[in-house]
Amino acid sequence: MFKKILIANRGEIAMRVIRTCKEMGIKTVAVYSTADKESLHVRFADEAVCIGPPASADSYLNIPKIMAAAEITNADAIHPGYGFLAENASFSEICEEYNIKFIGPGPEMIRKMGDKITAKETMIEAGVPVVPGSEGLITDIAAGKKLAKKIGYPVMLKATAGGGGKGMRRVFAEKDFEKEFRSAQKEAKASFGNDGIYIEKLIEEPRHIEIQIAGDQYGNVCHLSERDCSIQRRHQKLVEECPSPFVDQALREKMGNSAIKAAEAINYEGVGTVEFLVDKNKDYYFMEMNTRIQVEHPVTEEVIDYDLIKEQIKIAAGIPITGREYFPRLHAIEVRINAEDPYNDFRPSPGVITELHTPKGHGVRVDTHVYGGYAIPPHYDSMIGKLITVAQTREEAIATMKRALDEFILEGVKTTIPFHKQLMENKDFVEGNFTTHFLETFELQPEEDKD
Ligand code: MV4
Repeated sequence: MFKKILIANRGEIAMRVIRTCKEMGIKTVAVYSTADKESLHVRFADEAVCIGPPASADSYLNIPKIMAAAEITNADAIHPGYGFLAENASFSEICEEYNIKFIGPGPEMIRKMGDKITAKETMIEAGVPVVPGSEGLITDIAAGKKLAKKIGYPVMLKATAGGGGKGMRRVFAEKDFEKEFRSAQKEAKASFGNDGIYIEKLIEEPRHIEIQIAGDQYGNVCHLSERDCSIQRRHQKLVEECPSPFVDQALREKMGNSAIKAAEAINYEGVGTVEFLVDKNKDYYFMEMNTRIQVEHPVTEEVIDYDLIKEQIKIAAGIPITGREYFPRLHAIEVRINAEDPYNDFRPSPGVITELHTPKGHGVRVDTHVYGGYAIPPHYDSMIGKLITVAQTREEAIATMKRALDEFILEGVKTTIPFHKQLMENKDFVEGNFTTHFLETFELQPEEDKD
């Protein structure tokens, strides 16, 4: 087992990794930018190394500085968390060269899944259902139009280097094809430096349902059921839950087996997520695979009673997984607490937290790095914590969520708490009746008068 793990991240996920390391008797090294000097991950790690100024490019994304911190502290492994370098194939490769274990998959696997068309081809070969569409990239407008017609409108144009909706365009008729194609290409080039575009049939009113998987160094793979992440706003997830109100046991087993096939096909090592789009007929299609721990991993942990960070560390250390099948016996919901103003287009709201009381009690978990008096720096993403509730049923998990949100006091900055309070009262949400388009029509009511 590792003796010392460097955590190449910040915020709640750095705290999350430190907690598990402590329980496993592994020493921790925090790295931090000057903006994060007062952060809890710096205080709770055994050692901390300042790696530069606030800008991510000069600190959390700066590979030489992170490798230097790992060398001087004698760390034998690096946990990348999510975001930053978590899916950077070169970083995984450099860790290999330094003989420091990257807690996650090797560079080839990250590269394969990072390029969407290669990922899709790999899944077709493995027998995983994918959205009907082009084989390979479209370079020629006339050929693209011909193919779109064959697939049948509406279609979706996607960037092979994509993710997060960048370079993605819906096309409803041939007359719009050329314009949308050029605009997708331009956006992909600007965002990723790669203008490769492919075409898919547009799946209308889909749900975003992902399967958590774990694979060890010996080819064993298991799945840990699904998470429903359909409640998103501009490709930012706001609420996640397990099980999905839309998934029955038959669908769970089918999707779970497909996710296992996907991971086996690439000899996947680590925990990962296979994302699917699910249509109203319960047909499902591979979308992408994430080769990292995800923000929403706690809902799976709560329903299955399984520490996914511990599993990541064990897999990286060469310990085999037990390969059991896991099914949700409980219901967990996570809401993201962001320092954003939901009444002002979710505009970031950094600043000092003047007062903080987090909810507690049965069925409540709060993962956060913030404390009363903490100054949220403006340089990073605005998520400041996650509130997770768990109960026997979805109805009870929502009831617990409502009372936990009422107990949450966080003053000094705007947060997404008022949004979540209203969401928990929404009839369609409560009935489990939602798709990825849900928030396009959700209307936030004016803030209640407290006086
Ligand atoms: C789609 C789709 C409909 N049809 N592909 C969004 C992010 C990217 N990873 C894939 N995405 C989508 N791909 C086809 N063929 C709809 C989306 C999509 C979406 C997916 C999941 C969650 C939220 C979404 C919001 C808008 C569009």
